[in-house]
Amino acid sequence: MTISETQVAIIGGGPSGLLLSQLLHLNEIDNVVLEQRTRDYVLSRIRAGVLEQGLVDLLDEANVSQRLHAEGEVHSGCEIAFNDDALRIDFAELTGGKGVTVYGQTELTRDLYEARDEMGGTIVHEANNVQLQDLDSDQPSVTYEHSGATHQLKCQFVAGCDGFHGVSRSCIPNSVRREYSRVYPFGWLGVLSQTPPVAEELIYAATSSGFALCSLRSRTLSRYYVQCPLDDDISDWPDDRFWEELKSRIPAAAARALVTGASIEKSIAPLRSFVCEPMSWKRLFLAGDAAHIVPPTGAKGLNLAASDIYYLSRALIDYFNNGTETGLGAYSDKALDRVWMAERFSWWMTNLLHRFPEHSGFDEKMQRGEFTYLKSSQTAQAALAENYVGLPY
Ligand code: RFL
Ligand code: PHB
Repeated sequence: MTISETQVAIIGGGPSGLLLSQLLHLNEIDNVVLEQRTRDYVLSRIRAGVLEQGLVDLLDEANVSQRLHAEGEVHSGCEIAFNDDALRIDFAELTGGKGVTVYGQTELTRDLYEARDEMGGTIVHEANNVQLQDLDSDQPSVTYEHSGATHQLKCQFVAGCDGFHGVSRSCIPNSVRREYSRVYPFGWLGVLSQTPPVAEELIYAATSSGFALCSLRSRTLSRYYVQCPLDDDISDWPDDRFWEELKSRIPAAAARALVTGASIEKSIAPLRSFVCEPMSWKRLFLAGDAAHIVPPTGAKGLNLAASDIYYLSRALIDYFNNGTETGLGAYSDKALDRVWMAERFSWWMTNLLHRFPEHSGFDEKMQRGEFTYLKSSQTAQAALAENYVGLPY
């Protein structure tokens, strides 16, 4: 067994782990990222597309935002359609000039990998059977298998950035860990196509046959979603069926303008709300999807990962540079306050815009009432906009 040492062992090379690694390295804190997949696999996952300003600021701080500023699009509003009625939420006007940046998670992850390479950061891909040890001691370690050999990485702290299906969360003992979750009775079928987006801004559409979302990655790359039954398979959704369903759920003018084409990626994602408390235990700190999941309706998952990394990076920098543990001790409570507010917003958007199989006529009238209120009240729109552009860190 080979033995090596670092200050912070980071489990997971997704956006959370890479961003933490970059921020720590810039502050001269040694770290190693252990990722179980290949880089190509990580970069093939099509996920988020909407970045809050807080995340953009953090990427500026991490020196990885050059391409984002050149290629990302700043959006100052979005459309919410409810059957044949529609409403534009003017983020800029309602929030004093704030907006969001549309830039794919895949591109952001690519930028982070390139920055780590340039700085000579250590990322071990295809690290298998990762196990966390002695988290309740001063000298925790992580063992893993790589290229047929077993390795031990000694460290002072472990950052669990290994997503919802990772190993870190379960290292918090059952007697300490509480998990809260809600699984929604539908999924999102997502399609990426090399076609111009149907509209300049995102369209969130609720109809009696289900939810649809028109999003984009660039002027030539579109990302669309339709709500689908949880047990549907990709093979149930040839491109023609997808486009027909999408057209039937979006406003008529958008349906007429929609340019269709061959899908270049198609996947079904389940929708879930999930929070693990606490987000730290002894020498282990969880961040991102390892600690919480939101349904994608509010575009909050990646953005919450960013606020976790903001709090955690500062706490670790404070520890290593100033010798204070205050930030580390406060990390879980601080992160969770913001997590629960984003959970609330994502749950609210999901409830407003989806068709639930168990909904009665009363529930549907409640959704309509909520939309009518939103349409008639600047205050309600401001609350939506404030959450969508991102609550302060
Ligand atoms: P990730 O991206 O899942 O990365 C975790 C990494 O850990 C690795 N890993 C392990 N490594 C070593 N050992 C193990 N035992 C390991 N187990 C796992 C994995 O291979 C992986 O590389 O988590 P991270 O970094 O916390 O990032 C979170 C975001 O990816 C996620 O929250 C967002 O994608 C959610 N999300 C959205 N978020 C937004 O903010 N805005 C959006 O517009 C948005 N749209 C979306 C989304 C997620 C979606 N899906 C598919 C879930 C749209 C969709 C459809
Ligand atoms: C996306 O572009 O993938 C996207 C945008 C907004 C969401 C969810 C996903 O709410």
